[in-house]
Amino acid sequence: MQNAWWHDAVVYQIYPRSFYDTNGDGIGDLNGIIEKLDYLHWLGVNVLWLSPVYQSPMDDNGYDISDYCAIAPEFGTMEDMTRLIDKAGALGIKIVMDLVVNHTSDEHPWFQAALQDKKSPYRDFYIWRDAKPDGSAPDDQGSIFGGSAWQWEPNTEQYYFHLFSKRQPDLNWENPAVHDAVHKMMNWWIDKGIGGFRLDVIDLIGKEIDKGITGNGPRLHPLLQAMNRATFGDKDLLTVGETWGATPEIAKLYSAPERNELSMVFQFEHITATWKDGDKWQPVPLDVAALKQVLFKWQQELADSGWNSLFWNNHDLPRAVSKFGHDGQYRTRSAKMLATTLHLMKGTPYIYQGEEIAMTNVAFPSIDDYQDIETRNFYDLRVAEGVDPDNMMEAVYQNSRDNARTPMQWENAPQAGFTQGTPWLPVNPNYTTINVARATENSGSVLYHYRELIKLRKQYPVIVHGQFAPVEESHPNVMAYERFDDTHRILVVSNFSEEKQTITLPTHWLDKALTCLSYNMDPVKQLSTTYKLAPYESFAVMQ
Ligand code: TEU
Ligand code: CA
Repeated sequence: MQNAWWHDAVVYQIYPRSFYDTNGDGIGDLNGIIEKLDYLHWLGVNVLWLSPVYQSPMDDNGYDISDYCAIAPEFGTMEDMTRLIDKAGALGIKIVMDLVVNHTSDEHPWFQAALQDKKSPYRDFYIWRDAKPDGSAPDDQGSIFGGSAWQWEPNTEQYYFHLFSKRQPDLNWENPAVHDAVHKMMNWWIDKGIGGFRLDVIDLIGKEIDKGITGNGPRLHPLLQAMNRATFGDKDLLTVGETWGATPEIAKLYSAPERNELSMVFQFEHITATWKDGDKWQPVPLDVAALKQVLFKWQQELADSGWNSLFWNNHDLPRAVSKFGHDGQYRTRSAKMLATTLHLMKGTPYIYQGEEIAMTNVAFPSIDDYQDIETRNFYDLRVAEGVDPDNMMEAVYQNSRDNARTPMQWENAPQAGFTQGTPWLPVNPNYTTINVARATENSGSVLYHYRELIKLRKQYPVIVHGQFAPVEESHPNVMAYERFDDTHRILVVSNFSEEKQTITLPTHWLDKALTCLSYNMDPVKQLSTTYKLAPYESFAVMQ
């Protein structure tokens, strides 16, 4: 496979609102990111994906955009954005923007024009349908944030379609004028020198509403190919699609280079494996065998065509160590184990802010302490349907998006050093012990572990391009695999349980002097037929 710069990149996702506040209004800002560039450079990441910072009424924390070419005042100005791109660039760090084009805000001028006048050229930028004869919605399609996907608009007497909140009307991608407007906006950002795009819920833009098709519609891939041609195709950018509905087959359609669509996609099979019947509000305990089956399948299926993105968490998901590791006595050890497991796989790793210090989920006392629109909507809906409020709070503690959104924990100081004011969402009380300052002082911290893994990836091409093979695949609690090319062979072994485990190793690993690349207990220098792992122990060795 021809090498692209994003093959050996390590991406760090910033949720700007919760990263670092420089003016005391309790909201993280672009200047805050600029101030922390040295930290990110020290960590070794070379791409920053920013969750949306555009002008927005913030109904969904910026995933509802009212002006794609302006910065929300709470985050700063376009001059700040330019400075961020330049200063990051000087450190060899590229900025990837979040591209939210399945929908806009209801305050976007396009939607405002559409609302005023059925004859406006912008009317057809959105999806409008007449009511049924009895006045009810055109169909029973539901919104991902709960309730109907149709909202009655009394002024022009039609319903409009919204897959997220009613303040996030869906754009009509059957209208070529929408393509042109979006492509123009994308080129405007490309000209500013950004490093790429993360394409929000991109698998929804090929929807065919009247046929009940939303995800993976027949027009999706032609639309992406047209977007690629009109915008980033010849620009060598990183493009990553958010695709909840992707199987490996589908992921190859997006990311096989000869198809000229995207660099890679985020798949979510390892996430939904922890949900009962695809419902995040019915979390089930981690099934290590199922998790392994999913991750290994993706490694194997995208081995020769397409490219994986590797992630444990993001701004919509619980904290990695709380979901896949152990956030009590084994927090440090299991966080290192998760990092090693993921970063030595084939693909581009993504680190979500705070993951590098093993920040954990939070449990606020009341639903009123939660800000996230999805959490609040579903709490009300499910409780109204008869779910016991205590049970629903348990689900919120497990899977609410606010778990990921509590402010970044910088130091053991008021508000975790995130702000001089009152943070928009309370800090996790465990900041007194879990914070960047403390992790920086200790070379045995999770933070240093991430830094080492990032260095390894730069040092050994086998980590980026080597082949993948499972080891003792049937083991119910240990995830073990090999990576190899013509010069190196790496073995990664991780115990995903709080019990001791034993693994049987392939003979070609036995009785050899080995280089220990990564470990969270004692370094491993030599192996015999079986290896006994402590709870959450993991290591990587190379021959
Ligand atoms: O997320 C898409 C999405 O479907 C999520 O809302 C997801 O279903 C849910 O959180 C899973 O638990 C993207 C963004 O990442 C998210 O922050 C936005 O709210 C959403 O799109 C709408 O733009
Ligand atoms: Ca601020």
